[in-house]
Amino acid sequence: MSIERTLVLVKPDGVARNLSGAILARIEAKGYTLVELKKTDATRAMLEEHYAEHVGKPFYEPLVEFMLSGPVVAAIFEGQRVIEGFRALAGTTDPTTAAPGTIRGDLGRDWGLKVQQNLVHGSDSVESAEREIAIWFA
Ligand code: DAT
Ligand code: MG
Repeated sequence: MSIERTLVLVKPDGVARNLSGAILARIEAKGYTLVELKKTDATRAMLEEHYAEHVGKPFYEPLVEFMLSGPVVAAIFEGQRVIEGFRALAGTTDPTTAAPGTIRGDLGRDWGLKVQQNLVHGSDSVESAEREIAIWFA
């Protein structure tokens, strides 16, 4: 099994709630290796590329606005099956029903907004990871 890399974002809600360290600690505690880390402000152009698959969906514009609402923490983590492993650690998209024990399940909730604020992003495939790492760590 080859070593993979994944892009992790602590979204603006996670940074604003001072949870960046707690979230990164869970990923490190699982055993994945931190390769790159920075706090940064997304641009609309970056987000249009990053979320291209969601263009036209009802939550797309609220999602872009949310991701522009404050700084994010971007990280590259590395390890065997880290893409799958991080998504398991993050939990499912809807934080209300994400399993307890996951980042979204333990730290997230529904705030009644047009987009779910669920603390983290993780790449969903090797192809997505390569594409997203190029956007955030150009
Ligand atoms: P994930 O982040 O779990 O990969 P996704 O790529 O399908 O989920 O969607 C990107 C983000 O958009 C997601 O983290 C939260 C938001 N989102 C997705 N589906 C939504 C929905 N039906 N209603 C509100 N927000 C949604
Ligand atoms: Mg996704």
